[in-house]
Amino acid sequence: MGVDEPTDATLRQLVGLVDYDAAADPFPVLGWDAVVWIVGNATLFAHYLESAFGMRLVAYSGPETGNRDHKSFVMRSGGACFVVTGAVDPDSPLVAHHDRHGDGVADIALQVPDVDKCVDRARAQGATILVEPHDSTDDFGTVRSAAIATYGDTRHTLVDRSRYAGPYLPGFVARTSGYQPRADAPPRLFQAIDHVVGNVELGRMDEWVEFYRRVMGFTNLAEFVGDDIATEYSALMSKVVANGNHRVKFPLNEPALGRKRSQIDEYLEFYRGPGVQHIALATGDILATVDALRREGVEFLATPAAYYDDPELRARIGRVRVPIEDLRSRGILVDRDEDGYLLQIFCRPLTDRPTVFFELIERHGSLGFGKGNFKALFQAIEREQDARGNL
Ligand code: TYF
Ligand code: FE
Repeated sequence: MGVDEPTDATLRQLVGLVDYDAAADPFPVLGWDAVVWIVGNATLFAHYLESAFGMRLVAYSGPETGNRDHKSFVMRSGGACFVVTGAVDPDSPLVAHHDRHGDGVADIALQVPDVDKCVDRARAQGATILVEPHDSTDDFGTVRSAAIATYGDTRHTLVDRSRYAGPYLPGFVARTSGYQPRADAPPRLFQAIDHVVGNVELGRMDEWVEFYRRVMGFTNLAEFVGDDIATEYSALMSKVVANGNHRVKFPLNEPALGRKRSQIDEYLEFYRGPGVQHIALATGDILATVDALRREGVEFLATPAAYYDDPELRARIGRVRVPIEDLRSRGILVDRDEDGYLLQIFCRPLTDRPTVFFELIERHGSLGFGKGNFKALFQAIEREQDARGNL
């Protein structure tokens, strides 16, 4: 893919990539292909990803290219690819999706070396095949793909692009925009997708963990949120699954009975069912990224000042690459485990409904998800829920 794609050595640090034997995997996954959004106005959403999040338009499909149904803008930042799609034809099936869910992620597309092998495995394990394996061809070559259903109306398109050299998929044309980044903006604000989190209904988390294990050969990562954290602060339970090389990590949340109505219940109500809750974007310099995003008016969850004064937390954090003051002034959270530490921050919901949001994450050895920050984080989320009139 693009020249901006991080090397495996960089990804080891950025997202915790590990070696593994793909030949022995019945459902080998190489990594992310694209996160595909269905939104009410793709033209504006794409511009926001470009102007605020520093992504670059690389390809396009729409009425001008013979696609009368919808517009799709393909945006990249390093190895991360987002495709933003909105209906043009009022009778497009996309209209019903948007009517039900609002703006959101419809497809977490994954790159696989052998689409047919994966679909055979998925079918044998009882998964729903939404699109059978097929070739799409244009002057740049051939892409083989298929799609399987996951939680809610979300799907995984499985893509083998090893025989394709075009800018995205057949039907798309290369396109850039006239957008001129500020002279002092970093060349890119994030380099890769670290993880994509799904919210599922109460009592269904283990079924979805089992789906990823049985159908896609994913394994559980150690990090999980148990009853103790769930009832006291977060009102959610969470487990994490990952593919063989750990490039693809899926935390799965379900609501838990807490002191207040769960943030996951709020999501499920506004999204009208299970769906993608957040996308964590890996950056090598979260300070520069947060500064650039704030300049563009991107809003973050407020971290209480007391967070940085908590002596227990300070002792656990130890030394990180910058003075704590530089984190405090930006509201960046820190977590440390036996492998190292991570810096993270959460954006407020991107869309009108309180549903999907971005996380920025800078890893230094830690392969966790910020469990030590759950208390501060979930208190901040509760304050936002209160402001929205949540009971
Ligand atoms: O991905 C994770 O698990 C962390 C923690 O509403 C998290 O980012 C979980 C739920 C949530 C916000 C963050
Ligand atoms: Fe996360």
